[in-house]
Amino acid sequence: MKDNHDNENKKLQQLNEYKVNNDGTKMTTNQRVRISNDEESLKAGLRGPTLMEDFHFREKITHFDHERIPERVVHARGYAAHGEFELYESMSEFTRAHFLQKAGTKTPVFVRFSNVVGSSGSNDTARDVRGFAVKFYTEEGIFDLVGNNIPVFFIQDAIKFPDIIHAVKPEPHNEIPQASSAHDTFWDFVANNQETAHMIMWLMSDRAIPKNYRMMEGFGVNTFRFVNASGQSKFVKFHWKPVLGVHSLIWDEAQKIGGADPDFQRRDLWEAIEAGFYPEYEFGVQMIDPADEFKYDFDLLDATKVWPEELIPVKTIGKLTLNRNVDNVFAETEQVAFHPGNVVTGIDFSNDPLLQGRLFSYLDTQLLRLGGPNFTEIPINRPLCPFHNNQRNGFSRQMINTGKVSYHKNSLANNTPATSTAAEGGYVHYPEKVEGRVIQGRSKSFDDFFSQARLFWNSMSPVEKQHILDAFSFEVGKVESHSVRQQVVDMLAHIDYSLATTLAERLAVNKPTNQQVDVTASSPALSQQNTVFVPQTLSVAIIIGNQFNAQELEQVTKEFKRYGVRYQMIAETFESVKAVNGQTFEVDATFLTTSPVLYDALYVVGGTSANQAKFNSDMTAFIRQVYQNYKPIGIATTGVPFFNATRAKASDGILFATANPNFSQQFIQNIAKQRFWDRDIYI
Ligand code: HDE
Repeated sequence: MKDNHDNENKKLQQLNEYKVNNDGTKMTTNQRVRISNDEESLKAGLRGPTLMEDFHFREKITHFDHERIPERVVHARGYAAHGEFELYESMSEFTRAHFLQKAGTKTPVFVRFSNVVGSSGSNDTARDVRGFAVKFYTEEGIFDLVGNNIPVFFIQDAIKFPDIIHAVKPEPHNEIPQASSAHDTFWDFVANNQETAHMIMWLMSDRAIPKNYRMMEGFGVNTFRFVNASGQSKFVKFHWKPVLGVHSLIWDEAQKIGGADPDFQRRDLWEAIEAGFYPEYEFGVQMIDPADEFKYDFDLLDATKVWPEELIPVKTIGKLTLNRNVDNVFAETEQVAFHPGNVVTGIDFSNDPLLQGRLFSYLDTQLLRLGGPNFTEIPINRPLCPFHNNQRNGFSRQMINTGKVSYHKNSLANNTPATSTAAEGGYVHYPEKVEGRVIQGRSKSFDDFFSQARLFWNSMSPVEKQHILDAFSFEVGKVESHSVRQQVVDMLAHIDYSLATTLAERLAVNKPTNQQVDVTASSPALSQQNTVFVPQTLSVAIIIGNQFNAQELEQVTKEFKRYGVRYQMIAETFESVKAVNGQTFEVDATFLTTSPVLYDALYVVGGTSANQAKFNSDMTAFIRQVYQNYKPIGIATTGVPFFNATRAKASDGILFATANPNFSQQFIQNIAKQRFWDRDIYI
């Protein structure tokens, strides 16, 4: 599968030139001296000291000592894949960006997903914002769209970024807690910097515990500009919409998965691509004419605001497909260097003060992380097209620039490399008119912190609201300072009085006295209830013993395959399971090696086992967990006694095969639906 894409994708072809495979080779030093012994160091006598002259030992240990580079100060834990972006329709009316001119144009991309807060070894399913960074290797240079899965941000001005990050990272005196915002300093920051209001509603919502990277949205967050060939501009916001819909875990699962499989989301991405279930996202843009800059009740330059899709529709203009895993995580995923300042002709910036600060930070951070200014020469960061300028030298320079001229202007090299006119594709910054006095301050139009926080709350379904309340209860419940708890509750009252009051009761603090803002509008696009629901790529646990009906099982698994539903057979041991008719089936996992929280649905086949008591107990525990996570359960004829033993109630999403000729079809529909919230889970 990998090699097919290598042939079509120019970036992958470029990377191929750097790949080295050691299989079948002889071991050498980095200086290409053949090594005769890699087991024992050189010693003065068998029991004597090691000798300095052992160059192989020195080189091997030194290289090992220097294997680590600093992890990213934020977004340290990430995972990436290659793919391509295909344009649906020409955007030449709005932008002269080369890769957006002709329908059907394909551009190689590299996409890195990440968690913001945790260190690189933390777990995937922490409650957190996810990064969604896309590097487009266009024919006219690199465009990085460095986005998140949440469309707004905590702060309005980049100067506050170190503060929010210091507050959310583990507390410095004891380095606790890892990968979690549920602690005093974060909530203290929130309550004392109330521009965070909108973002914390998203962070406490299901968006912050996505099911996987394939089923989450991406947003450019900041406002950019498109500029067309005549120099006309539009403000633009970028969106990625997953073809499989936006889906989330529930908190109980997220925490348990953190233990059962801390690599849950990276494994999902890796396996989906290996299996040929390529993740797809549609690319959308919202555009606003500069003439309408002041038409809305939010400031276009304020990154704590969305542009409601019902007001400013998202125009779908292309599709991103991830179709190849990396060969080496360090070389590609770790060394990739994103920078929102990497734009191509036709894409420009706005005066959003968050974006303006980002334009400084990303280059600065790469200099430390990747050890100097030549990181653009690292294979994953190289543009497709050659680059020419008078920049020279620095640590680990690869390029050998010939000739004696490294300055502009010159006559000795005929004044080359030469600059390009706009008509030749030269980047010309948008000539926005700017006026004002030098001032440290914030526009009054950034002052409304609560209206869109309430718009978000109004847009949630009852279940989503319940999850938000529970998330606040968990997070603020972990705060030790009574005063901070009170401050958070008081702040939330501006967003929703009853949310704040219920939280006050749960946290045993005073009822808030603040009033909620007067906003009744909602934006249906914000609710995950209105997303796409399809069965493709969802996974089913089949829990099974011996002495079941093989025909029944095969009918169901045939249907799974037809709809691209994945499944695993789970039994007491790895020994094949045997049906009544003697047919045997392979086992993929045992009750010990897997966990019910890792699947989207459950098919209870049951049967007999050598240790029936243990089997019964494992089956009951498995079914209960899935039932309590509101997931679909299908029950084969031999599975009924196991379901009954759990004392779970036969309710919505619990489907019995007995005397039901449409079982397989109905089960697939239930799997697509994913959750059955109307279920009494207290059993
Ligand atoms: Fe970042 N951010 N950020 N950020 N960010 C970094 O750059 C920064 C912000 C985002 O997979 C760092 O290479 C500042 C918003 C992603 O490699 C650093 C501010 C959004 C990634 C940095 C922001 C993002 C980063 C750390 C406030 C959504 C991971 C390592 C003004 C649009 C990229 C690195 C990857 C990474 C700075 C805010 C997204 C330090 C100063 C808003 C997806 O440069």
